[in-house]
Parts: sequence; structure tokens; C-alpha cells
Amino acid sequence: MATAGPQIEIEVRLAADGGERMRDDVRAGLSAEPKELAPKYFYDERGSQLFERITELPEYYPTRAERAILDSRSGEIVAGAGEPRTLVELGSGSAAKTRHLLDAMRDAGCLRTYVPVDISAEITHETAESLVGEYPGLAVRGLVCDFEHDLERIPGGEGGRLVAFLGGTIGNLYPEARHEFLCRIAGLLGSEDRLLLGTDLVKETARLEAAYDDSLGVTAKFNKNVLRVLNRELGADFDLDAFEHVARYDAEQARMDIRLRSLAAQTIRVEALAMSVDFAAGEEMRTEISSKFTRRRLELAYAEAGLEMSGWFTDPAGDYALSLAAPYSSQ
Ligand code: SAH
Ligand code: AVI
Repeated sequence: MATAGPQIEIEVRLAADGGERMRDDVRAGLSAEPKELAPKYFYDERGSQLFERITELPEYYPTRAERAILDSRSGEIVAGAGEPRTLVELGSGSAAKTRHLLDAMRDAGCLRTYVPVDISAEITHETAESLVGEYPGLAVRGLVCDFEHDLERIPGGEGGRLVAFLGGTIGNLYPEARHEFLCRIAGLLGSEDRLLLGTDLVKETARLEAAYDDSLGVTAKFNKNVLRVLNRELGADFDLDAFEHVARYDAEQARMDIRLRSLAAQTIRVEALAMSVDFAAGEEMRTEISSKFTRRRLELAYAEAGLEMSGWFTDPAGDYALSLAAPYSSQ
């Protein structure tokens, strides 16, 4: 446990395995056909900063749409969640939009504890420091971990918890992993707890593809950042200029499919894995999916995981949705 001040406690679960999980993931991903890397490896300090820049791009509407909903409906959301004392946030990042929820909890007089849960240590520490300054009396109990593995370490809380998973990050999980994740969340929620989930909604292909292939090339840099991470962490020798960013909407699967395409035939050495990997010219390696939802599809996903939707909030254009959900037994 690392304690960063009287009101901040941050538990760091990463590196406990000496990077073994990353080596296993990358070895499996680079040996697979087609090759694939997990999106969680985008988010070192630079990756988190690039994501923050993405959220400000004119083409990237999800952050603005979610902020608009939180800005106008946080009071209702907090009331619908039973005025919880603890806000747990999965994939919290800079918690920029979270302030709306914290404000509403403070205004309702229920705010006690904020629990940011993120894989990026740097941004979690920065977020914790900023928030204790902004919300006098707030206790921050952070967890730096991979939320697909360490969800059960999230602290409990008296007086109800709101578990927020914002930004549409659930869309970055494959359907099976998403189902498992929702089941585990359902298992964690007590009868007074609620899930608040942000999901991007299905829309026309042109807008979706523009949101993931912006004219300034920030998303391309974000995508290639995973190669930098591998160069640094695993002693790989990826040349970032030898790959290009590809972002296509797969309408059948209702998801963005984000890849890196090798511009030439090349062999990459990954020292820490004692591995050489061949790429053919034009070969694509997937680095992320980003699923898009409809209300019906989400209700089904909830039902399959033992959850029931108890609130649905969208922006005026219907681009994005926040939904509240509770375990079946508490309805
Ligand atoms: N919630 C913020 C940030 C979204 S970006 C927003 O809505 O703007 C996705 C965040 O999830 C990043 O901060 C990233 O570090 C974190 N993340 C991605 N995969 C993760 C994982 N497996 N475990 C924990 N955090 C993860
Ligand atoms: C974090 N996640 C919800 C983003 C998304 O939209 O899927 C990540 C991202 N990838 C490219 N642009 C943004």
C-alpha cells in the first residue's frame, strides 16, 4: 500500500508479477494469426496524455456527449443510485467528467470517498492529488491495477457505492470478456450499490470512422504508442514510421476495428521475449476494438449478467448513453 497523504491511499497491484502478464499477453498476441495487442498497453504516461488530447478533438464526440449528459443529469443519476457515499470509477484516467458526479454527491450531502481504479499509475496519482484539493474532506482510496484481473480488490463502502465505468471503455472489451466483466461487477454490487455505465451508440459509419481517424493524426499517434511501450518495456525494435494507423467500422459486429498496418515486409526483435516476429507488407495487427451499442443490446447484456437497467440517459442527439443498473435481487 502506498500512502500519498492523509486523505490519499493508493494501492498499486501492477508489477507485482514483474511484468510477466505483459510478456505473456504480448507473446501470445504476436504469435497469433492475425496478430493482436491488447488496448490496455496504450496507457503509459504518454498514452494517457494522448487520450486526453483525443477527447478534445472536434471529430471525437463521445467525451463531449457524455459530459453533456453528466452536466445536466448528475443530480438525477445520484438520486437514482440512492445517494451513495462512495464513487468507484473504473478506468478513471483524469476523471475530468467525474467532477459532475462528485459535485452532485457533495450537493446531496452524501459524498465521502472516491475510489479511482486505473492501470496507469501516473494519471491516478495526479487525479487523486487534484481531487483532494478540490473536494475538502474527500477521502481517495485508489487502486492501480488491471481491472480485468483485480476487480475484487475494490474496497467496500458503507452507505452504498456507485460504480462508474465511463467513456465507453466497456466497448474496448470483446463480448466474452465484457460478459465476464459484467458478471463480476454484478457479483460485487450489494443491494444498495449501482453501476453507471457509459456506452457509445451505433451511428453512421462516416462519423464513427472520423472519430477514430482524426485529421490531426492524434489517434494515429495514440495507436502507435503501443509500439513505443513495447520498445521500452520489452526491448522491442519497432520502427513507428514503418506502420500506419487503420480505423474501420465493422457494421456486422457493430464495432470500430483499429489496427496497425505494416508498410513493408519486416522482422521485429523483441528481446525480453527472445522472439523475432515477421510482418508481411500490408499485414494488419489489431490493437483495439470499440463496440457501439443500442439500448436493446445493452439491456440484453445486462440481463445475461444478472443486472437490470434502472435508468437511461442520452444526449440530445442520441449519440451516447449513460445507464444505471442494479443486481436483479435488489429491484
Ligand atoms: N474514464 C476516462 C478515461 C477513459 S480512457 C474518460 O471517460 O475520459 C480509458 C482508461 O481506462 C484509461 O485511463 C486507461 O488507463 C484505463 N484502462 C484501460 N484498460 C484498463 C485495464 N485493463 N485496467 C485498468 N484500467 C484500464
Ligand atoms: C477509452 N476508449 C473508450 C476509447 C474509445 O473510444 O474506444 C479509446 C480510443 N481509441 C481511439 N480513440 C479513442
